[in-house]
Amino acid sequence: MLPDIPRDRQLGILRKMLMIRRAEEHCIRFNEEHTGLIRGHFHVYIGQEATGVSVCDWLNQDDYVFTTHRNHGHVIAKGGEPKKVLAEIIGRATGYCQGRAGTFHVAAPEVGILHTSAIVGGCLALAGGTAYAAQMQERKAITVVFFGDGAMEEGVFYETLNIAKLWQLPMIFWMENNYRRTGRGAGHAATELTNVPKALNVETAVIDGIDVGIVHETAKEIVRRVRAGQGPLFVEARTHLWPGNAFAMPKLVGGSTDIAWAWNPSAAPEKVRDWHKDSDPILNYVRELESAGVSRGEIEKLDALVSSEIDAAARFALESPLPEAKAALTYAFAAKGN
Ligand SMILES: Cc1ncc(C[n+]2csc(CCOP(=O)(O)OP(=O)(O)O)c2C)c(N)n1
Ligand SMILES: [Mg+2]
Repeated sequence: MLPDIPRDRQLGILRKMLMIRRAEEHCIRFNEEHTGLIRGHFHVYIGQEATGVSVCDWLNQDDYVFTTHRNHGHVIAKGGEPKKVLAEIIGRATGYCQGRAGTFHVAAPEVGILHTSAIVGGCLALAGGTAYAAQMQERKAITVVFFGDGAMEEGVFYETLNIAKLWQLPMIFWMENNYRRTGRGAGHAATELTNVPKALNVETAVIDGIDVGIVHETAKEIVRRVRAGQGPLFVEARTHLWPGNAFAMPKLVGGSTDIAWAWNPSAAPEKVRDWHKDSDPILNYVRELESAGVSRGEIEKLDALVSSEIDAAARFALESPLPEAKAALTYAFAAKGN
């Protein structure tokens, strides 16, 4: 469904989701077309864009967001600049963390993302920290922590949830369930993952995480309640794994998303056809906008504008210098001159 908001804001959500999709397609091409440009492993947020964008649409600049190894999407959703995200992914001096963090740890304090951890569950306790600080300082800021279903296997999840409930922290636990299973099948003994927060008396909601309207309406209510002191709350947003994420490294198995696949699904390569037809939050949203009277031409124009903006961001990243060797110790010690 479409969120019940003015058309401009509806299109703003599409724009943000496309910014993330186009930026991450560049990220994958960085890896596919260059050797050693991305050092080590990386992950992308493709297929989960409806979640981060719709939640962040209700947040203020001074609200906090914590995220995971799929952080690129959340940073852009919270207002981060794609060029500084892409530059960070390839370790450039112009990146958000001046090339020190790389793809796994992109953090942008100016938009409320103080730290990112690729350690599964790593950000949960830190998120409890900013929620506690805001409560102590009697500020209105709330904290949203995004994490995957896998993070619910970690001890830190239980400790953070428990203390957040005991202290009524202004905090949203936003779990993105992408049903990505590594190793031996199911990773949790609970039949329903929401049974776990329920056992700690934390209210939960389970929603379709690829439906922008549902996510947006849920986020509106949850954010309102947590701001009003009714936190913490827990949401499980269910998404469908993008076929390019089924490998150790993400791959553009069907090439870049063509916005026209929204109205011409049979044109998509077979490997990704069903996913784009039924499970792609962006193309589903495009179809809904079209049904509500937004023309194909308008949607294509928006996509073309976003794509050229993100192409420029990728060029910026590629043309940016690596940090100077002598900067290696900057910020390493809490001393003058750092
Ligand atoms: C503590 C820890 N254990 C293992 C890993 C390796 N690892 C990286 S992603 C991942 C899966 C995490 O699942 P989930 O939290 O659901 O995130 P998803 O990748 O499905 O989005 C694992 C096990 C890690 N980064 N940190
Ligand atoms: Mg998962």
